[in-house]
Amino acid sequence: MTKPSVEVSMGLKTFRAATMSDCLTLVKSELGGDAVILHTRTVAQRRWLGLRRIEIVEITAGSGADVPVRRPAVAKKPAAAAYSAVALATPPGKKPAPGAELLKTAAVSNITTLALRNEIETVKVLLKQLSIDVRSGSSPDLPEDLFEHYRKLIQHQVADELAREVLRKIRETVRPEHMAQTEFVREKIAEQLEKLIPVSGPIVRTKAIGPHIVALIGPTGVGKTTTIAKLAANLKLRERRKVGLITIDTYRIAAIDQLKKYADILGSALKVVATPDDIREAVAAMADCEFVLIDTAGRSPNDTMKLSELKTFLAAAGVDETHLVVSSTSNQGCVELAVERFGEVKFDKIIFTKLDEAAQMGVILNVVRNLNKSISYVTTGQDVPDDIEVGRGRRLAQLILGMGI
Ligand SMILES: Nc1nc2c(ncn2[C@@H]2O[C@H](COP(=O)(O)OP(=O)(O)OP(=O)(O)O)[C@@H](O)[C@H]2O)c(=O)[nH]1
Ligand SMILES: [Mg+2]
Repeated sequence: MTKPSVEVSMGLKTFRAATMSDCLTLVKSELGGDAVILHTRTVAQRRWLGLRRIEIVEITAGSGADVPVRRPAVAKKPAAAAYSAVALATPPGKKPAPGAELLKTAAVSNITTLALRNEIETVKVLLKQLSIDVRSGSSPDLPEDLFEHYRKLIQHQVADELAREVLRKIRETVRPEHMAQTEFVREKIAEQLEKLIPVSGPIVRTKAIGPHIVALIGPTGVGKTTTIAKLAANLKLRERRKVGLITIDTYRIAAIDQLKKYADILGSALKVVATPDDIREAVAAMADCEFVLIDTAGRSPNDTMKLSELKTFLAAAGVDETHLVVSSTSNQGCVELAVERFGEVKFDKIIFTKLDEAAQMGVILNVVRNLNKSISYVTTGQDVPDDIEVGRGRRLAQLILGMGI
């Protein structure tokens, strides 16, 4: 348990306790009802030889009369907000302290809301911690140096058995005297993870005659059209290839416009098709292209475009390879559902988008491990054509280990 404590500095007091309400009680008992809270935050503390982290609540406050009025800070993110200058409720019949009334008018002045929000944040953090603890509950038999790496992997949502498997390999291959060298061990872990990530390399045209036809399929909004634009732009501008574009995205004018804009910039032909016959004709008309990229809709407004229909379109086009596009910001269940649903259409490779926004990259590893398909590309932002990379195992492994984007 965290013992409540008080620290005094420059006329202000910093209170620490296990919960927000304990901390507030402490503030009230020390400074009375006119106390002005300048800052609250949760602080991580290490326990049990550094193996466990616990969160405690910290409040910096002063007595209402002494505290200079500060304008409430504009919170960047509610979760990380520092709630500034919030006056504690003045007991009835007592004159409010100078500044306290003013501060109470601000939207942040409701101490109950503040306390609740902080409690919720604290609970969230504790729950997250708890889930990590539970997942590592049947605690792996790991030396302390490796346990931190294990926790990192679990934190990044790497499946427990995968994390254990990787660290087992590390124990076998890294000499005990090197085990404490965090950077070195992390590189070794990246090496192991890399082996678990199958990658396909970029799209390559193997035939001498006719276009290499590539289709992108996947759930709505994952970035299919943007990725097509990036691929087309790179093939065209960097590799000087002749590229044709086809879209089966017929229901939304905006969606066609989106691709048309890129086709115009690139000077590529764009065909919008509505039937399997159309797509056959469109491909035939692009016989002089080296690559034809086919964009598809995530779903139609009425959901009339069944996956089996999509399959018929792609068969009519004679696609050489189909890539399933999924967002790395989705949780594992969503990605697995997409893999299952689009499995009906049959796809050869997988593209993970939005790595720049992903919180837990371990999902990428878990999915490809179960899928037996390789990663062709990953995308790392909204910018066409730059934010796309050919999938590389080591790079993905480093991202999974939280080593920057
Ligand atoms: N942050 C980030 N955003 C991306 C990335 N790729 C695409 N987006 C954004 O995701 C949004 C949806 O992208 P689209 O390309 O329209 O997605 P889609 O899969 O074609 O969507 P539907 O056609 O509606 O199924 C857009 O705002 C894109 O700019 C990426 O790698 N990172
Ligand atoms: Mg689209």
